[in-house]
Amino acid sequence: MPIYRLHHFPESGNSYKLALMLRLCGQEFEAVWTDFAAGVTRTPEWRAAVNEMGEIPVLEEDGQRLTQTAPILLRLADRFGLYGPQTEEERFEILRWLFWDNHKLTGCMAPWRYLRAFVDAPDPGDLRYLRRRLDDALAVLEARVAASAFLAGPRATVADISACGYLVHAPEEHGFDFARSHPATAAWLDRIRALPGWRAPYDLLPGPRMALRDPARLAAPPQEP
Ligand SMILES: N[C@@H](CCC(=O)N[C@@H](CS)C(=O)NCC(=O)O)C(=O)O
Repeated sequence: MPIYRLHHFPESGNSYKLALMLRLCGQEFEAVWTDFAAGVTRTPEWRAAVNEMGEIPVLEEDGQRLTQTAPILLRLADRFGLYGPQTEEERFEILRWLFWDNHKLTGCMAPWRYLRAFVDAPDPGDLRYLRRRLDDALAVLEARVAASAFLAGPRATVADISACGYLVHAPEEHGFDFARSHPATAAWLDRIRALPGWRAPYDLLPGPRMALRDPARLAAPPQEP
């Protein structure tokens, strides 16, 4: 059995993608908390020692440091024979949604949620820009999972594990009540939550948490700015 160490911080949906996949594959991992809020990943020392790209998560597999969740998810799927492609067509479809998620869905939801929930005075222009793009990405997702049980077809794959990474958090963080605004997405998230072994993000990612900012603002419907 490989030995895994996951460099993470609890709020990181990208870290959750890997933690969830390891969990669904029945793999234990040592969680290595990283002080992201203090800027550790921006230091030259951390980049030289852990990840030249300056990003969390980093997964160590038997001492080898791996980065970028999409290829790591595919590698784990291959290693454990779970949630990966079974045909060439399926492989293409999974890759298509993984790239889309990294670029459009996670690419907008991660900074949106971070600025909205964990930063004291985010720039309203930044929020406006991200929200517009996020709404578009969520509409694409909604249409897809209304027509298909999972992103790449009738069974769950790493594309779903990737795309759910920033959507399963509480509404206080991302600001959406999906059951009301995106019902097919809510039903798809429930199908993911029903996978054997599923756990919520903060159950898998231990360590000191960032404070949620300005609860009054966060309680308001997500129409800002
Ligand atoms: N495409 C990367 C994204 C990783 C990523 O953006 N991680 C965030 C934390 S969850 C980060 O380290 N951001 C630092 C930055 O953008 O400067 C992946 O899938 O691993």
